[in-house]
Amino acid sequence: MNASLISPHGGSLIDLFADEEHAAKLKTDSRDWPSHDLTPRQLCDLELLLNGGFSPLTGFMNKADYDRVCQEMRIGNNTLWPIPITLDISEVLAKSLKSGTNLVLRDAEGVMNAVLKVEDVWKPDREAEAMAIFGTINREHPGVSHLLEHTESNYVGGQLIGLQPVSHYDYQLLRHSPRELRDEFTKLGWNKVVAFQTRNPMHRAHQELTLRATKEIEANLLIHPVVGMTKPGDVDHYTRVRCYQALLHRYPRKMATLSLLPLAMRMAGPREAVWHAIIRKNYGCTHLIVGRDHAGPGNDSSGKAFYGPYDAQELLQQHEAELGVAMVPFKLMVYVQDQDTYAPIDEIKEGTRTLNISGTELRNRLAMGKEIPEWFTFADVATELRRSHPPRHQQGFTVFFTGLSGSGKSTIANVLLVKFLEMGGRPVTLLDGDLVRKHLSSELGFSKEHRDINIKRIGYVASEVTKNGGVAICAPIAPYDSVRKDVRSMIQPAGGFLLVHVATPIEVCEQRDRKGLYAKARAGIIKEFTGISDPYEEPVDADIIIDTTKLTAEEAAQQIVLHCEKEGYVAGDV
Ligand code: PPS
Repeated sequence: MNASLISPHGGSLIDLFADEEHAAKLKTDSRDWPSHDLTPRQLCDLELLLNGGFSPLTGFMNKADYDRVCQEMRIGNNTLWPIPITLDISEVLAKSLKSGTNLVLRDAEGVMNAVLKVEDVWKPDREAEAMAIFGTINREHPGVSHLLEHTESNYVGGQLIGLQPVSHYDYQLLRHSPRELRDEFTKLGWNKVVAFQTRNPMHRAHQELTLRATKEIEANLLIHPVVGMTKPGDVDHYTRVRCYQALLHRYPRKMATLSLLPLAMRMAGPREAVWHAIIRKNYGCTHLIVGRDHAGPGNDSSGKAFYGPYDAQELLQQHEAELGVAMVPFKLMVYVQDQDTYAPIDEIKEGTRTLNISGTELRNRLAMGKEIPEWFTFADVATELRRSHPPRHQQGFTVFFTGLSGSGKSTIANVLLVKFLEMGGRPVTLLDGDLVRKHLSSELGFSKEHRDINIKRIGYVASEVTKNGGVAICAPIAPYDSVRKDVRSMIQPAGGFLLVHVATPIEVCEQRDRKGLYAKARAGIIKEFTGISDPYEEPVDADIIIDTTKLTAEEAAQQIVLHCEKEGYVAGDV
């Protein structure tokens, strides 16, 4: 190891991979061993355990280390460690394991990545863990939500032996193990390196901040974005990496480099900041930039912040000397309009005119195709953001009807189909209730379970159409609120979603009875008929409500088109 580089956390860089011969033997022996398919998040943790990013850890934590981390932020030999690195498994698997069992860990394709020598299996108190790590059990916190709602109830701990590195096919040249990055720093003669952690695209404020920090301490800069798992709703890492690449040439030559970190963030604010410093130390960095609300999830629904804006800086400062990684604290950077420059907010005189664009405002500007000023982000970064976030009139969207049989959904949907086809510019797909039942869901009946499966299928197809820039018009009864909500959240990340409640009263639907189904339902010939012998949950989250006793199908379709125009999904003359 190069003596002039910072030494890893705990003294030596961990490498858990078996040599070829040992790995081959383990693979042969493993035929009858139990096996666990890792979740994307567990794979992130495994990758950093195996390659030493989590040095000095040598496996998923056993109960003793887990308890100490929760209570004291320390592991076995008193080494500082703030975040539990645990492996959660199903009850069935947990029951089959005992101390000494070899558990094979696989990725989603079934590749054997590692073997875990089981030390202990236990049921953690997850609420106590949430309080200790996140300081709250409020499920609006994404880390808490993951822990309490998406984590299995048993943990298994033990030493790991690596068989194959976790594979990635994206940006391979930008991915480095701690050893590889350390070797690179040695080659370049960089022994003072400041790391910049980020899960967002970098704008001018970030570039100015990192440049200032790097110059101030006369170091080199590692832009070290997280590309494992970040906060739900963040900009995807493909877009972000293109933005970082577009920004690199804005630094003086040979000052900065970019490497991607496959970390699964917990959004644990202060504790996470300490963890980030440890990880960067393992990657050979001597300094870490910590700004406002580092690794915090923002506010809860009442507008209260989960952490104070500088709590993370405070906690890291308490451990800075012990860690040997220096924190470079930064206040919020704001744009000083009169001087066309950026400065930390605490260096600005009262009355100075400053500008800022929030994340929400940026998303709105992208959605509406509005200007993104050059003072806020460099033009080539803005171009990358626009490529991935085209204005709404270039995105796909779904119009999802819900309403009783005979309410007029299909008729309006057909008029709408024609209107969108007349406008042109996007492919349009109609997923009408009856048609779907014929082509996609012919084996399904009308129980709640079957109806939910049917709606999820429609939602899946609509989300694919939307993702690919098309318009999906769906017209099922969709009587249940929760599955309608599932569909909304499935489609919204891909584009627009509009819920149209065709709220024609049941008396009118029954009177029309165009298919003669109500008569059959009344006679008991058709069972589980919506509105007669089966429930219909009225939506409270509809974007448009239409009653066809008051409107023609033409008028109803026009109302929907106008709404799409207002929301920006339809541009120009209609
Ligand atoms: S659901 O609940 O959303 O899965 O229903 P959907 O796929 O839209 O299917 C509704 C069409 O099936 C006919 N049909 C019934 N509807 C409701 N309840 C029962 N038991 C039933 N049996 C058959 C009916 O023609 C519906 O079409 P629309 O266009 O709504 O009249």
